[in-house]
Amino acid sequence: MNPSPDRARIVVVANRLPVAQVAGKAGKEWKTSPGGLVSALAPIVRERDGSWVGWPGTEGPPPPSFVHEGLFLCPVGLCQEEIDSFYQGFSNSTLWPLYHDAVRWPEFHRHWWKPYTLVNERFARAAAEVLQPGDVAWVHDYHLQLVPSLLRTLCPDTRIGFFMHIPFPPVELFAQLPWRRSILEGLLGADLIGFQTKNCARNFEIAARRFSSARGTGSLMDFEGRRVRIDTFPISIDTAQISAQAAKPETARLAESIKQGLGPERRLILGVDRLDYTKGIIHRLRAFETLLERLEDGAQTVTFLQIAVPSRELVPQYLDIRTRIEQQVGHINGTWGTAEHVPVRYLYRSLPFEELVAHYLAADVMVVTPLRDGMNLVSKEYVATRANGDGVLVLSEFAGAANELTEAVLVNPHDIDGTATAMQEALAMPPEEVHRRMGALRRVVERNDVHLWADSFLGALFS
Ligand code: ADQ
Repeated sequence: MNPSPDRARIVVVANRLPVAQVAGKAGKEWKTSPGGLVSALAPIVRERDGSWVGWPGTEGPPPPSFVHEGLFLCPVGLCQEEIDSFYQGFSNSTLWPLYHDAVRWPEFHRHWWKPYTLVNERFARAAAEVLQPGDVAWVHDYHLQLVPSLLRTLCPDTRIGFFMHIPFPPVELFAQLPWRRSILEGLLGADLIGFQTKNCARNFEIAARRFSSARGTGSLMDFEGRRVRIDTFPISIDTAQISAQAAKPETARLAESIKQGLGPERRLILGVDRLDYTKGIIHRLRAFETLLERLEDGAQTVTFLQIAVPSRELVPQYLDIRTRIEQQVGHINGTWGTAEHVPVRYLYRSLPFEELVAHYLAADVMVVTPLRDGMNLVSKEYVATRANGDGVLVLSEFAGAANELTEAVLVNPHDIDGTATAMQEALAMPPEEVHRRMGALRRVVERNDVHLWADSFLGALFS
């Protein structure tokens, strides 16, 4: 019999370990990676004496398992050829664009499939080695969609959950994938498959009925004599941690100096994203330029700051989108800037948590306009910093977060004029409306934080 949900050991299986190697005083040392997922899962794994199976992020044979800050970590190694074919190839050049509405052409290469299956097998074997009777396996994301069924074969009695962090596409798109049946059967090895939104869960159910032998409607499917539950678990942030950081006097001081640096009386519109073609940064810049065309003194009164974290720099489409963003920024500043005023500021780097929060605090308007996004945590992080109830969130309808953050100014990011209008309305919004909307948004992120998300998923896995 399985132990109760709050007792079972949890083995997290994710593409990346929750740590990365950095240069320290005594050579290379492990450092916990930032982010909501790690801060939500690490305490659960630690308290329950569990383990985390993942790739350390560098090429070569894996180091032996080790304990870091009370977490038992089991590294899985990838060679350079597998980084190219499994990670940059099948995961990030086939699945990523296909699952994001094919906003870039997904590449289908037969020679990427085999490494995807081999690496998934390696992760499943590594997890099976640490799983003990009564443990629970929680597998994460599109890199590891075959792991649930592989684990089911290796450890038939283990309870297996899978959570998909990115969208699951409509069946018309998913149908293009030559390996669609294997992927679906891989996922159906789980007892519970969680998605960010109801639409994604529905897309999966339709695809599973069409291309596998799974049957059933709603949230329960029958597959190979087992019950598989399909459900929705919108991920969130560590709201208390971000709010606490925003409330520190030093954060307020830093936010003030960011505003002062822009020039007196200027309003700040902020974008913060991993640099990815799904995030709609080019569309956003075009909308900002349209706003400048409309405002008489726009270039003197508004600054748009785009902060982009370098990401997947070796995948050609990412290099291409980076170049296009830089050209677009140069074009707008060349056209609208003066010796005194730079309308667009652009940072291509990751910011320390304290600085990121200070930027959220400094922003009058936050624009989060992905063309498609599983959830989008940036939108929730912005809201968590706005204790004064001010600030306006402009949010794409195509972010999973739009299902919950309904009091944001919702936009279709493909509609450049519409997005420019939303920015304009956000800048001119009466304070009562700003506070009413932000109050409603804050209630959402206070109610549903990442800890509730993890508890809901694990609760469902045991029910
Ligand atoms: P991402 O595509 O990475 O996540 P998102 O949810 O917005 O997108 O998370 C990005 C994270 O990176 C945020 O926590 C943010 O604070 C951080 N970040 C962004 N810019 C930064 C900067 N310049 N410096 C430092 N940190 C920065 C994937 C899916 C999403 C889903 C999440 C979680 O694509 O849809 O919401 O997983 O499931």
